[in-house]
Amino acid sequence: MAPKVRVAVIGGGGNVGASIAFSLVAMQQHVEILIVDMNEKLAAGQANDIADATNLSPAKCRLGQFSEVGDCDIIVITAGARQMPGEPRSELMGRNYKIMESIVNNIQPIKETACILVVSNPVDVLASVIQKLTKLPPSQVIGSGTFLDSGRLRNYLSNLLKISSSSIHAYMLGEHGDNQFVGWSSATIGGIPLLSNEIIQKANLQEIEKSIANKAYQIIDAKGSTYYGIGLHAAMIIRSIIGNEYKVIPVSTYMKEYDTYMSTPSVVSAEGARPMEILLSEDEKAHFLAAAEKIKGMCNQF
Ligand code: 6V0
Repeated sequence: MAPKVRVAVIGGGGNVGASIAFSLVAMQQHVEILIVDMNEKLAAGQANDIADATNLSPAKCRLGQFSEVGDCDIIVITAGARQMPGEPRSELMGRNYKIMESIVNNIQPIKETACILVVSNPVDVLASVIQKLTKLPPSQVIGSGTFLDSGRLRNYLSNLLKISSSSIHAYMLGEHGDNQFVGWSSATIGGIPLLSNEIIQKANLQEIEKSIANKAYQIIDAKGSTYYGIGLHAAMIIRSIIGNEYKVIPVSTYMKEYDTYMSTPSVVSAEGARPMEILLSEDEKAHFLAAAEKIKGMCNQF
């Protein structure tokens, strides 16, 4: 019997969508996954391959049709163009906006309680576009935001400080793009501010920030695209929605005070995402505002 929670992955024929679907299977989630893609042959191949792994998991996976998506509980969007080597995520906007429009037209009507997770880039802008096109409550439309970037930051700090990354509370903030920055002033380990750590006091913080923001470019340069990291991170966001976990995750969500979608720590549950209040230094506030202006400016072009 198919599990009750249905997750559609639009663009699931591609690397990122398939990695998210496979991660859900490997994480033993009780879900039925529908792989949907304009390239149906590719989608069927991915669905069949991933379905082989469901022998060892409660998850199910199959090819899905656009006409079935609106009935799903969670709709993941990974469809669209990806970055070429050296290309900023913002350059994908024109191409991917049109794809978002056609997807929303193809999946109507959408269940009122559905949550949509946007992963396609530029993710903060496209999450805002999808919310406007679907007219779902903003809390129910979430972008994967800087969750992956924050994971990269925690891994880096974990290696530097020899402390488990799960005990490091530090976030990349603003946008999943070139305007992302580290929220140093709010970062803590074991309740102690990260900035009071001796190793951190001697480190070049700007270099750390730059290396995190540039990691995607390095991977794309070496292998053409990134997908395993985002695969597991997006699946964790989905798990927090399905399991009503109330996990704090830096996703892209609508922030009233900035009147735009932004990547910021948010509580993720079955109701979607609720942004938390964040503590920022004066310098970080300026960075956050710059990211907000950039995202808003891009949204206003469409
Ligand atoms: P890919 O492997 O080229 O897959 C894209 C898929 O989208 C293909 O299978 C296409 O057939 C499909 N597609 C295109 N148009 C449509 C449409 N209208 N309807 C349905 N399917 C369609 O790309 P990849 O999977 O590597 O990347 C997908 C997106 O994820 C890109 O925009 C990336 O930039 C983005 N990423 C986002 C990340 C994040 O952290 N948010 C991380 C990595 C990539």
